Amino acid sequence: MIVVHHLNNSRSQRVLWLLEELGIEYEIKCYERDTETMLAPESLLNVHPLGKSPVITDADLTIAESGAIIEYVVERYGNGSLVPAQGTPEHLLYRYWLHYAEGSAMPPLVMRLIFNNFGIGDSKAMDGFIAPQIKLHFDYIEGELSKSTWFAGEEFTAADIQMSFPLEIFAGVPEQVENRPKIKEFVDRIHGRPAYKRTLDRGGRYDVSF
Ligand SMILES: N[C@@H](CCC(=O)N[C@@H](CS)C(=O)NCC(=O)O)C(=O)O
Repeated sequence: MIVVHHLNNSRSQRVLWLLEELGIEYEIKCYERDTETMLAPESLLNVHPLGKSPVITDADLTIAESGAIIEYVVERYGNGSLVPAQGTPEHLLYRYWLHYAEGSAMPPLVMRLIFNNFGIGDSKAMDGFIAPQIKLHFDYIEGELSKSTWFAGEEFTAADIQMSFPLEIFAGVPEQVENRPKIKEFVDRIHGRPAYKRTLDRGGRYDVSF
């Protein structure tokens, strides 16, 4: 059975949600962030050398990195669910957003988090690079979400689950979505999904509005 090594308020929420959407049985092993540093506890290093979450174990396999976990789960257990058919334009979009979430959307958000946490929010880097990059990416996402209901077309896919984390962080600052209704609608829509609600019941409190 899949064991999800789940860190509070983290990307592992997406993995729990994916498993709930697919109706797959799983176990959760919970880890708590250090309240000062926000780092994961050292015990996660026993699961994977980077000590980050998400990481799953499935029999003798250990798999880290959200995108790789999502691909593994849908391929191994999904029976075709949550993935557009191969060779379709939707599948290309699916793959694009699956990579874009961590490869492009998250870096400026993480940079802002680090700059703010270290009290260097007014720096040249923040005003000259980080803030404009966040605007660029989220204006782009807003535009893409005006073209279709979900990221890869009219059907909900695992790419929407992967994109949820950057969008939830972004929408956690209400002023940022005042003029970006599509992002707000997306976040409201995913929060209304029964599987998402079950994830909160099982995974515990989830707050990524930083
Ligand atoms: N790109 C990786 C990022 C993994 C990551 O940085 N996870 C964060 C939680 S959202 C973490 O474990 N932070 C605690 C730490 O670095 O100690 C993924 O998507 O899995």
